[in-house]
Amino acid sequence: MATWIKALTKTRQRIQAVFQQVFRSSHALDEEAQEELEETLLQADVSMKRVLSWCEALSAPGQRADGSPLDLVRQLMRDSLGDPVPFTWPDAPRPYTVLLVGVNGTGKTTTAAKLAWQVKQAGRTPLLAATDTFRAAGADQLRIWAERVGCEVVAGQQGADAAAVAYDSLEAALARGTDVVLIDTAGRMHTKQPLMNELGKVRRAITTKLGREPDQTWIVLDASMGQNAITQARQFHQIAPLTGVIVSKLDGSAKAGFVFSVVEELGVPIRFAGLGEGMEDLVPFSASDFVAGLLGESAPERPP
Ligand SMILES: Nc1nc2c(ncn2[C@@H]2O[C@H](COP(=O)(O)OP(=O)(O)O)[C@@H](O)[C@H]2O)c(=O)[nH]1
Ligand SMILES: [Mg+2]
Repeated sequence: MATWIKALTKTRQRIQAVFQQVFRSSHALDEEAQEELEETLLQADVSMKRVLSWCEALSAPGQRADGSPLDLVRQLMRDSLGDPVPFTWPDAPRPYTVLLVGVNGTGKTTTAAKLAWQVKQAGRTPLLAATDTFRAAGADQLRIWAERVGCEVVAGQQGADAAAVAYDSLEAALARGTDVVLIDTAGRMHTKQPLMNELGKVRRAITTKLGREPDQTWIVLDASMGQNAITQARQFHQIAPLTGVIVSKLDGSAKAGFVFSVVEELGVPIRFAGLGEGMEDLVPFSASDFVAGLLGESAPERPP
């Protein structure tokens, strides 16, 4: 199974050498060290705003009185990520409905399947809804996953109305007493208005059928996009108000520093992280594991 430390290798490699050098001593950072630190963090796609605020904190006299600069960086990094309560699948309302959105290829379909597997692990029944009706392969891909996971799937024909498929999936879930419906959507460019409008239609179909909005709308952000992912998410936020973020492909990304911008820029928690392609490689997002992975430390002990 994938681990944080392994998944974050590429981003860590960008920062580790400089971090080791800069933080070797427990003394204050001189100007040169600070510049080097700034540059390195920017290369890992930490936002300018964050980098400047961290460096300011590091250079403030008195700030380091009770710890080393590295301790302070670790703390600043964790604080930037917020401390979300781990997500658990609620019993009600039923079917608990999760809409997955994002641009093409970010990992929505794979993530829908991974979530279905998690729902099963939690002892509940998932149903996958394939509303990616643009490509014939869209539904097939989810059917294959559903078989692997061992769950039901509702899919439309190629060219079918995505909103109608979403509606049908909820009808099926209501009839069968399904606990959680995971609605996979077609990838769409955040700049293409007709496709974004279609997403609005899918949302309205859900609201019509359930009498409430989707319980969660999670955007899947590809970690290799770095800061661009934040721009995408802002556009989606306007059409389908987001309630959470899933960061996919953290393994393989050298730009994982953008993750520090998610909570501040979007105001929603990061729920899960994709650390690999397998069904088990989606894990609840953990600020301390993420930071430990970036700094090359083993994950801190957690209470059982
Ligand atoms: N390494 C890695 N690959 C992933 C992850 N999530 C998705 N993928 C891969 O990304 C590709 C696109 O995924 P897909 O789910 O089809 O994206 P979609 O277009 O958003 O539905 C596939 O090859 C997936 O196996 C992840 O967390 N890690
Ligand atoms: Mg897909």
